[in-house]
Amino acid sequence: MRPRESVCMRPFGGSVGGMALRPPSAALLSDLAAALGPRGFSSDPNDMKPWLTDWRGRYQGAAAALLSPATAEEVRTIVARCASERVGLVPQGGNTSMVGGATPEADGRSLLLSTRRLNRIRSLSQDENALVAEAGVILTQVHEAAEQAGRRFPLSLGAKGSATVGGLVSTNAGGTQVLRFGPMRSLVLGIEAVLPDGSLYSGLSALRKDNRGYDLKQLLIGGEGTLGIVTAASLKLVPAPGSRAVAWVGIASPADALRLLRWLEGRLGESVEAFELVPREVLVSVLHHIPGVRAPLAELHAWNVLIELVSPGSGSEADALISEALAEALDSGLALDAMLAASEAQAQGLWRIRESIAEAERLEGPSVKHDISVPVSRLPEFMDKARAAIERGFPGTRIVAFGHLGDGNLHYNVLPPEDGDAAAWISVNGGKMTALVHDLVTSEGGSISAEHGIGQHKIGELMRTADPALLAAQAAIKKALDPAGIMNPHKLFT
Ligand code: FAD
Ligand code: 2HG
Ligand code: ZN
Repeated sequence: MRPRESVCMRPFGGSVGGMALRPPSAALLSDLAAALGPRGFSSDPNDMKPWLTDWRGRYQGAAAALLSPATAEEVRTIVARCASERVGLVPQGGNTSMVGGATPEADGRSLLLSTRRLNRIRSLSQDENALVAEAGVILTQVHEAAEQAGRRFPLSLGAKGSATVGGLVSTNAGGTQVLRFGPMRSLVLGIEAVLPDGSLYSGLSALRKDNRGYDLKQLLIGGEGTLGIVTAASLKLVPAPGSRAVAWVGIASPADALRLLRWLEGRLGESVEAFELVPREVLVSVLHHIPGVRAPLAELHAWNVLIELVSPGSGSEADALISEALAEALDSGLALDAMLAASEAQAQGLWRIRESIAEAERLEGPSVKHDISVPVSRLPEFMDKARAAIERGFPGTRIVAFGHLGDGNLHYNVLPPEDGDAAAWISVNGGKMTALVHDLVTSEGGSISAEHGIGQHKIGELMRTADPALLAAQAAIKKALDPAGIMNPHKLFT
């Protein structure tokens, strides 16, 4: 097998053919300031400060200027000038990346390109069941626009109040409804993007079938801003639900959770849209850190699942379907206790618990985060093996494993021992622990990045664990489309 070092990755992070990326010249900065106007250009450190750190506070970057174009044409102007002058560009949407993907390098040589002013919903067609949104539109705005038209955009996640269409596309975001509707790859019908040479790819038409060769759209989805800047996307809509039911169910183990999921699907089919695993320690952490949250059940069960069921039938049809199914699960002992939300407010309360987990964990302090997937059938066994290995190798740590069980995707995070300096502990042990978790994931045929991407956080682990043929093909694509390496330097590639 070819040694991974030999995969040609390094030339792209800041140099091609030995020529490094350059810092922006004074002439480039003043031309961009003139082209973008005062709302579109700032080099004031106070304006830039909030956007130079990632959501978790792990990376501190710097940038020569913050560019906020308001049209795709302005994005073209920026990219064309940066390509000709070999200046790096870091696209940023809501800055909620979990892997430092939108944080520029600390050397301050790149320009930060925020999509915040690309914020229009250009069109919504009920006949096409599609909506065209610019890159800076926030996910909740997409939800609201779809709802007003009697439709639904079926992707949601805890950062929905900040994450943008461009960021969601570029990370191939997943979230809590992938079980039924898939990640962004399944929901993006078309893309408009500025490619690294400054050309505009106008691929917005909402075609369900299109076999004209390689699919550029799918390369940009999950491309983490390394192949171009997405300026707008056509998003697939689905019918608004007739009714929905949300339940919190106590269970004995992850294996029982999987049994319950398959049993519910057998009875209720695709109407099971969300099936999220929440262990006791995670619930306790949310109750502790997030104001106004209440425990759904009288007992704090070792394991819990949040289930959402959607039915085309209106009124209380979804409630009726799930209560009948859960009653049987309780009778058979598969479920230990269950609470069905009796109102929209209660349903939102249950979702608030789930969507606040990342925030509660952030308030707990630094952790070693892993966003992993394994084949769903192997998830319970993986969890047993990983727990045993971590308890053996890293005594005193606390495992915080939660998430998208139905997709085989867990956030397998580990908190350092409580007594001592957490950051110091992680700097000594974090890498070893990550290698242990990722090796186990890889041996189970899984992925070290299920939904958050690689960014700058996981480059080393990607190179260590990925198939060399895949790495070589990815590097060749990057080199072909971005020979100067200007797009999001040092992300995905070193
Ligand atoms: P940013 O963080 O700004 O950028 C993310 C990446 O996309 C960067 O590499 C950036 O350079 C690139 N990018 C941004 N905009 C563009 C553009 N227009 N063109 C090209 N590249 C671009 N993720 C999930 O998948 N599932 C979850 O359940 C989930 N839950 C989360 C919960 C919380 C509380 C938080 C903080 C994050 C969560 N995330 C989740 C991660 C994150 O929200 C997603 O990755 C999201 O897609 C990022 O969107 P953003 O607009 O914030 O992108
Ligand atoms: C979630 O599912 C997000 O809540 C965040 O993907 C995961 O904080 C995490 O590790
Ligand atoms: Zn997640």
